[in-house]
Amino acid sequence: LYMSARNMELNLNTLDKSQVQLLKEECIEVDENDKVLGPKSKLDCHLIRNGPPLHRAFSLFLFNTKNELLLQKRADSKITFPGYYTNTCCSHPLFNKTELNENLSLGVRHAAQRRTKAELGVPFEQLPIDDIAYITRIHYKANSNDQWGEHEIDHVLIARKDVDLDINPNEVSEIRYVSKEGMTEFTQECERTGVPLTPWFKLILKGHLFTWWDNLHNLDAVKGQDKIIRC
Ligand code: DMA
Ligand code: MN
Repeated sequence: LYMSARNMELNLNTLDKSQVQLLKEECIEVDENDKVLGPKSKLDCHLIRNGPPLHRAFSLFLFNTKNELLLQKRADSKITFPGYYTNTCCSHPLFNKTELNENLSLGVRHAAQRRTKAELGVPFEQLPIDDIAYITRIHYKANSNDQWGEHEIDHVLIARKDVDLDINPNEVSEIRYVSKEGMTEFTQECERTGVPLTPWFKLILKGHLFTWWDNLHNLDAVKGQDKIIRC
């Protein structure tokens, strides 16, 4: 991996090799209104000393047909927020024609399908694009440690499907289905055992998740149109 002189003091050798490879991915830098500015590497997008630059992301919330939400614990090999519990799948749409497509949010929906396969082993045919609904966008910023952080316009997506899982241990160390009624007990258990929740998941949990949960059969009622929620 080529590193500019400015990045030399970053010691990538101590990090997980597969995760370091993924730092070459081309993310999508955006402005405050989610307008595309251009490609930017995953590495550059997540360095606190760069800003971090605002980029486009997605957060998928996948429910089964019993209306339980699939949660994942991020693997210890993740560079940002290792060992944190979070929603089903998060990542970034890449700077290519398919994933840049803003028509009907097709780009982020394709990215969600790609990463749900990569992280959790969900076969493409079990999570078709048409079953992934766009809900809203959230602008937030959060540090993971003193070097790495997030600064994203996060496109929130919801799907309700029963799927087969084959988890990738480089991405995910544990999974759990949690019911709406079980969520409070789950967060209390995390607190008791010292397992942190990701900042974006905490924001969504506090502000929106239960309303969405009550409207899984009527998601049009909770769609946020064009507004970007600022956190
Ligand atoms: C980035 O997620 C997206 C959000 C909403 C934080 P991530 O760090 O899990 O991305 P990736 O799986 O591509 O490393
Ligand atoms: Mn990011």
